[in-house]
Amino acid sequence: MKIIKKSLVVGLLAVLQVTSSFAQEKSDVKKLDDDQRMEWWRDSKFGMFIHWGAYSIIGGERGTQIAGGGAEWAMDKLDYTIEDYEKFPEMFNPTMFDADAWVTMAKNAGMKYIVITAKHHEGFALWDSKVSDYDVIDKAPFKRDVIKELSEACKKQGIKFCFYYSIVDWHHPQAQGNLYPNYNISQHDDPTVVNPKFPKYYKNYMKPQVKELLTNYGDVGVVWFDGDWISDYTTEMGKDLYSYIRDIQPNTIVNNRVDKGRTGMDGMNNNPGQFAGDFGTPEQEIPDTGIDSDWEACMTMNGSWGYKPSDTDWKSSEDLIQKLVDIVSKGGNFLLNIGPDGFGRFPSESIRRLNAMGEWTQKNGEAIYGASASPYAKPKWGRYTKKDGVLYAHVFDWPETGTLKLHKDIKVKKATVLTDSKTVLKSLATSREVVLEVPMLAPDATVSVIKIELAN
Ligand code: FHN
Repeated sequence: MKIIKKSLVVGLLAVLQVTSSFAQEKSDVKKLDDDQRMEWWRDSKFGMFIHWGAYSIIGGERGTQIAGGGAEWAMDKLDYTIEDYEKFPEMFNPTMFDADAWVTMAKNAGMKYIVITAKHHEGFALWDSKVSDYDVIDKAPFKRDVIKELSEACKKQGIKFCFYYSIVDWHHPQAQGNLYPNYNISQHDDPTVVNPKFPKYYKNYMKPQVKELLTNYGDVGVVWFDGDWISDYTTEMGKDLYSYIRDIQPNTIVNNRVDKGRTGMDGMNNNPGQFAGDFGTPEQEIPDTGIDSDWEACMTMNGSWGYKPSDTDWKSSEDLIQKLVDIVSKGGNFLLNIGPDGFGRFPSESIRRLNAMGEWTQKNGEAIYGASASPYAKPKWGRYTKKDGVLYAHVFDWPETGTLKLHKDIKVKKATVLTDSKTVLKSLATSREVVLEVPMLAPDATVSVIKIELAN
């Protein structure tokens, strides 16, 4: 009896120890208020999206067949059965992957955070998951924890580490419609094809995987959910998942695709208070006007999120820089995508655009980072951003007349070209307009910025 009693006491003490240390763990992290929690993200303005997985080996091609749309949808678009598709994770061995080099390219481009697809719709996990063996350690010859290497490289270089997690999972039997395994993935949108086992997937697979990612890889800046559209996933799950994440890492930011409030590709929530999520997620589009809630536009450089060599429709560097300015002038963040190939390399076209954006943000970042939306309607020649009593005029179309017309309510104290603080520009004001005398040649080949210190 004595032995049993002793082991009971020891067991009880162990339980108390674990609970208290867990409770103690939670109390260590100072819970910020929402504005404090969002501050780094709001100031960052510019992040890198990375779509990388077994689909990066396929490149959207199967023989002569080319997948329409994003190449990360290869499993669906190229009609692979689950069994056929599994050979790609079994081939995944991107020996040229260099997390430090990836983070350096993001940092040099002026990006302040990185969101990587830890698990996309294909279901293949880029970390050492204990919940599943369909991951980069157990299934792939690569046997390196990509999330570990990238999160450590981000920490080392002062870039916020964030991850994308797909609610949709084309590999997990409980996450498919009830026709599994002869499930036609496009039936995901069909509300009549639901899987009664989906709640089991949510509880026993999705949540434990999200917990692994939030527990084993240090601070996570943002959890970026996707796949919110499937009818199996409910708003009750969304609200539960949001608070689950905040319990594990109280200051992590979560996008609005954690719940069911998104109204479509415009990415914004109808009835914002009714749904969980900290920011809206316009996709491949920029709102026409400013939005006074938090939002981030995500966009590809060509037309595909995943690596797709056949897609040569690349946006120009000038277009990407103007998109960054347009987004910031409307109060948003820009999440710009890279689709590395199956060897772990960024496409050369992407690298050239990152370098061009880095040159521009290096010179003009003062007018971007921490700036707020324009208080004026967008002018024909470009955009305005504002910060600490200074207005920045981002000129896309440099005037040939040597004069730049400003909004009539702008009161100029001092105006200079941002990259030439010594040359003060003359300003002329009438009751109807304010005009600046500007050099005949545009100071920058893409977007020239004029710094306007405002009179009170
Ligand atoms: O289906 C995904 C797609 O593959 C990609 O991940 C984008 C990026 O936000 N989200 C979904 C399409 O809306």
